[in-house]
Amino acid sequence: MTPQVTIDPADFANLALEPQDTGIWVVRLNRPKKRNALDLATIEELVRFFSQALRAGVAAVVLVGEGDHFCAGLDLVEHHRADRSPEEFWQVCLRWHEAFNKMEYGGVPVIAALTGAVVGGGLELASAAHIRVMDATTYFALPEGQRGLFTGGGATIRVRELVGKARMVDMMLTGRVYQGQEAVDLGLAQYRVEGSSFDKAMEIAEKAAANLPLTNFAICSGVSHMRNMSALDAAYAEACVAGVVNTQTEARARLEAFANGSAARVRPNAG
Ligand code: 1HE
Repeated sequence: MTPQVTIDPADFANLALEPQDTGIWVVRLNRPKKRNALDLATIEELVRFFSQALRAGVAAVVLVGEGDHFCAGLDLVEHHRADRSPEEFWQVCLRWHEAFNKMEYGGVPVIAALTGAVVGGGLELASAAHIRVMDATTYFALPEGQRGLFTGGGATIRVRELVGKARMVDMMLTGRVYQGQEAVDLGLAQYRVEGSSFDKAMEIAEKAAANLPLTNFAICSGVSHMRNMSALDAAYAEACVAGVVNTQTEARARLEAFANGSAARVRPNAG
């Protein structure tokens, strides 16, 4: 698909955007001195980038935080100083949802490379990515309870889906921290590496970017939409999406390669 819009990294300040030759874009939260806390300006930049990514031809995104911590969640200092009214914070939350929904439903694979704190709204952000990779420093928590707050960026939907209601309520009530293999076992991350989560996320993004864009679009929007439907409606929608994706002209060469025996076969992992 020919790109319909152009994204200029120079138009962004709180996000450092680094397009690669492969079509993968590195999106870097760039407020390390504030542990990449999400102020409203950052949320607006996320909305802008993820609203345009598909139409700009972005093949995949690696989302990473500059510095030691992925993201400290809501900018508590901005929130404190703004002394917002209920109506104002309601609107703030709707902008968070706009950003994170654009990520989850936007049709471009988003791989989060996690380090250090992935907490509060930072976990809400990470949970909107399609794949999360953690390293040895990564830890997850929902400190809202201790701060006198409640989640407002979709945790009741996405974090609950990852860890289940009981664990999420425990995390909020007690500030419980998950890290290491336990975090993977619970589903907070799909990959854990001893080395660089960024390198692993790039490797995953390259694999995803090698798929056909329409196929990735369906995977990175369809599965999310279908989980919101009744089973009957999801099956109908799945058939409809497969009707479009599985008959795309661009897939014919791949099917031909399978039919003539030249395509790679699916084999178990070595060892
Ligand atoms: C911040 C924030 C922030 C750091 N908002 N400024 N999230 C939280 O409750 C997590 C709050 N943050 C922390 O627990 C820690 O800062 C960290 C574990 C993330 C990092 O610790 P550390 O020791 O490396 O850094 P620090 O010394 O605590 O903070 C360094 C600076 O970052 C300092 O600013 P400075 O100007 O005094 O140097 C901190 O104020 C600043 N900073 N975190 C603003 N979150 C839509 S609703 C979502 C609801 C939530 O997300 S609630 C959970 C909020």
